[in-house]
Amino acid sequence: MFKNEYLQKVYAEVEARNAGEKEFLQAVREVLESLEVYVEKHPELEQWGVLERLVEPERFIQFRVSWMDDAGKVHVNRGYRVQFNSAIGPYKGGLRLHPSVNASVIKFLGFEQIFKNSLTGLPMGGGKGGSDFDPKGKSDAEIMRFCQSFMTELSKHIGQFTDVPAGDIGVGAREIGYMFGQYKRLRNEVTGVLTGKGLAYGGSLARTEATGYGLCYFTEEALNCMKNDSFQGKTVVISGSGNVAIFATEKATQLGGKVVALSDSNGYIYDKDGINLDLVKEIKLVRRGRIKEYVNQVPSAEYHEGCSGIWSIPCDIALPCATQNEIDEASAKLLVANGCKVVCEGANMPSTPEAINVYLENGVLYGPAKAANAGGVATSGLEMSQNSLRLSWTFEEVDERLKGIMKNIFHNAFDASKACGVEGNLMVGANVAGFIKVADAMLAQGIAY
Ligand code: NDP
Ligand code: 2IT
Repeated sequence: MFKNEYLQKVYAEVEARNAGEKEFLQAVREVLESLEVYVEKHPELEQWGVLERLVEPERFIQFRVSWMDDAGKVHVNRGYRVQFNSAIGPYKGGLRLHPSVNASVIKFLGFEQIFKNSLTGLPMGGGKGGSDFDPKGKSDAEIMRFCQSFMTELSKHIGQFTDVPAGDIGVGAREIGYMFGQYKRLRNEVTGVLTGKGLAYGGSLARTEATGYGLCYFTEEALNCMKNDSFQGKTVVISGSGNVAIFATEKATQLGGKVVALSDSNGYIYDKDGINLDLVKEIKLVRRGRIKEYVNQVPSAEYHEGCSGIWSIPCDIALPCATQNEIDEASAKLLVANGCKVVCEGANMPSTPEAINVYLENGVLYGPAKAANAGGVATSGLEMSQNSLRLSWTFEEVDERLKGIMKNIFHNAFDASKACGVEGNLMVGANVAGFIKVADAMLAQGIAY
């Protein structure tokens, strides 16, 4: 529980006001718990209601999305955009299309995005959106009609200086393209209103790779500074097989690690010889297939049904890159028992609070999502800059900036953990470092909202 009374009061209010929203409450609790030391030293935060304001979205939009399938039948989904905090810049954050999307999921993601975006050092506020639409099994034409219908309403709320969405689960280059086309049709303007765009119409080189690459840059820097170690020669387990997992696999391998497992929502593959990434790209990116197809071409690899079994594979480094709460206490204990020394999060909030305690109690180097996976949104910020400048940087230029940003994030989180008296606790460090900039901006701007 909270020692500080102000934090206790704010959390109790959030709990009452957002009853039953378990993911959102989980994300808020973690951040507030990390702020104990800082809040004790800063009474002006209570005077100015900074935390009460921080936990309440500036705006929460929910809307109907009707679309027609290929057989002419009409379906209705629910669309969302949370514009959580604009203290340091326009709202920025991805769009998720997955049947599990609801208000709690969107609010947890939007809340996390505030601090993540702050950590990048770029001027971006926190937002997130999506729909409970399930892209699985839909034709291209159905995806396009859904995206157009979704954007027809969303376009009323976003803009290059207001709110700049991007991809997340279920939203990649194809979906961003359909949404961008629809925004242009409605507004007759070509702007940087979305990021993750195709290279032919304003996208940035290295945005596709950025989250996975950034995760590995962060992990490498943390290993280097905290354990005098590196990816070289390490066995790595990565969950998921989407955008983040694939490019984390690529970079971890380039840095000398051996990635032996990947998964999707049905099951996981184990290849003791190291994953053949070209084959995975062909299955997942070209054919939009299932990860189990890997074993058809690599008979020496194993496929197992179910997602959580992946954490029973012995590894030195685990990079969860699928979804929230995918590592629970039992999986965390299994990882530790099998010798895992590093867990850095590519997905948003993939570890339950109990799992995080297991890491911290066992000296696991734990890189929390809002620090470790910030490379995606950071590179989205670089895409916005290039759009404003009306020019494109080379792959190497963007990649170098990304590397610099990820190293910086690690050092800011590490230094903040030291200042809070918990050196090396990057969860506390990331939460505090991300928070300070936002809180200062909120204080400077008086009571906006
Ligand atoms: P993709 O849609 O490209 O891939 C998602 C992967 O995770 C797929 O392999 C998917 O399997 C699996 N997955 C999704 N939901 C579940 C679930 N409920 N249970 C088990 N597996 C699941 O998404 P991304 O790679 O972009 O996103 C992965 C994670 O990274 C998310 O948490 C996202 O929020 C986070 N993230 C993404 C960023 C980005 O730039 N894209 C930036 C920062 C964080 P299946 O195919 O079976 O659904
Ligand atoms: O969770 C995330 O940071 C993202 N999905 C990327 C957001 C973005 O605006 O690039």
